[in-house]
Amino acid sequence: MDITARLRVLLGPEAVLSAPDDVAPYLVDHRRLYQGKTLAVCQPADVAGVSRLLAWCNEARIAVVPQGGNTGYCGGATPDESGQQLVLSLRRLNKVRAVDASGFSLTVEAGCLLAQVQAAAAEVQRLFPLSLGSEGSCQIGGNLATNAGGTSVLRYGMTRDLVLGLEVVLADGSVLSSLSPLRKDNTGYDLKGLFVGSEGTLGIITAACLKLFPADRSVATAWVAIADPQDAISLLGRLRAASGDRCSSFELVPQVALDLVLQHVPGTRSPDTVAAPWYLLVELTSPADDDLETLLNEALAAAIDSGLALDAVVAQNSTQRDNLWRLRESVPAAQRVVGHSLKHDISVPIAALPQFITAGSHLAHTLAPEGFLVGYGHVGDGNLHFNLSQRPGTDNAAFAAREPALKRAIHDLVASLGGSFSAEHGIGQLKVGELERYAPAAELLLMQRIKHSFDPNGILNPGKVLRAG
Ligand code: FAD
Ligand code: 2HG
Ligand code: ZN
Repeated sequence: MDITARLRVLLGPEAVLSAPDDVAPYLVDHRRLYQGKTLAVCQPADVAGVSRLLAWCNEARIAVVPQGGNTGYCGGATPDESGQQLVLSLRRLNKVRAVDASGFSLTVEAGCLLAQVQAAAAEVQRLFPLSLGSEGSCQIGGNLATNAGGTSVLRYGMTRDLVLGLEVVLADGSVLSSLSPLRKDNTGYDLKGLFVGSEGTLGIITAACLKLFPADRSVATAWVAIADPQDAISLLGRLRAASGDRCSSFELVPQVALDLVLQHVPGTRSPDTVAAPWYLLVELTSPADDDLETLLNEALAAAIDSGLALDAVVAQNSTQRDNLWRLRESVPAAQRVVGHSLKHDISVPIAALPQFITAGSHLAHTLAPEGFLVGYGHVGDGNLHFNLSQRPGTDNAAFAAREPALKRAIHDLVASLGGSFSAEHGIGQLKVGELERYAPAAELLLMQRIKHSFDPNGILNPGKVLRAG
């Protein structure tokens, strides 16, 4: 029996795709950096199916590449070019298993879309605070596997901070079921913590028990014009103190990014502030009936008086709020319309951000003259998407050829400032060499040992995070 026939017996005929047109969407990553091949795409309907598949693949030494919503930025969900790997799509594991409003937790399967998880929480007046521009298409399993960040990390932390328990299928097909909603459990090593951010290299996440919070009852959102990134940092400190730490989002958008959005994303309109080199999207939220709008207005008026901000507009209703968020969330889409971008998903200690922006901008202009900087992002977390887009009329190949030297210079700068070359997008296959270069040798060795003890036959997403073999 050939492999696809064997898989159909194992999982049911509907769970195995092998026709070229059917598998094609699973073989290219969101950024179109990688084009893989596959034996077949398997879509088991439940955890038992995932378990049978892994047990069989482990015996047969067939590599398995898990895939969620395929919105990842580092090629982690794309198989290699050998055509010998299987893609394991989690999309059919999409049930909300339990919602516990009084215990502030919910249990969902890995293939649930992030938006579906947020909606399940909202139905019982609870908040699941993870929020990304891709929330309509990424899956919670993918968020866990990449330890996604997003726009509310400042208040609620990364995905890792939102996990109570996990169900994971190990390389040999055994199921580690630790879906307990316990808030306190100090019994030995934190095994579930290892799977978060492991990008499918240690196990397949099939379900998760997640933390919920009281739903927001008050929200105030502002678009703030500022002259300088240093002002952003000072304003962040002031706002956190003045609001009793109710600042949930603090995003930086340069004028050039706003211009791209207004030019390329239909339905967007310029916010009502003076033009400035930089803008902030600031949001305060509270589960109580607080007058956040007055608080934000007063804090921003004081910031303008003291010269920290140039101008600001506070959203008066949910439509205005959505419009402001649209401007921020559309930056990746607008950059995509312009063409290929050279991306650097970096973080540095917040106080070092202005120094990074000055030195990094100089490197970008010198080392990639065909590009222009679109550096934006989660400045409240010290995380910038320090991206370059290509100038119109310049040569595609010349621009792309700048990538290695520019990347090295930017990542060396980040390292010299005590930062990270991958703040929230992970390693995948794109940054394996960077991890080897920047991770301390002792950490890299421990990672390799962990990988070997979880996956001795190397069938789980080989070549991702760590070099295969
Ligand atoms: P995939 O891309 O399918 O997979 C990602 C990795 O996880 C791969 O290595 C895959 O093998 C592994 N994997 C997937 N599911 C499982 C599973 N069940 N078990 C084990 N391994 C698994 N990221 C951020 O962090 N912050 C942002 O603000 C953000 N904004 C974005 C905005 C846009 C418009 C886009 C396109 C992407 C954005 N991303 C962001 C990147 C991306 O959405 C996240 O990395 C997301 O968490 C990936 O989820 P996914 O389901 O698409 O995973
Ligand atoms: C965001 O914050 C995402 O918008 C995407 O993380 C970043 O496209 C990017 O570089
Ligand atoms: Zn981001």
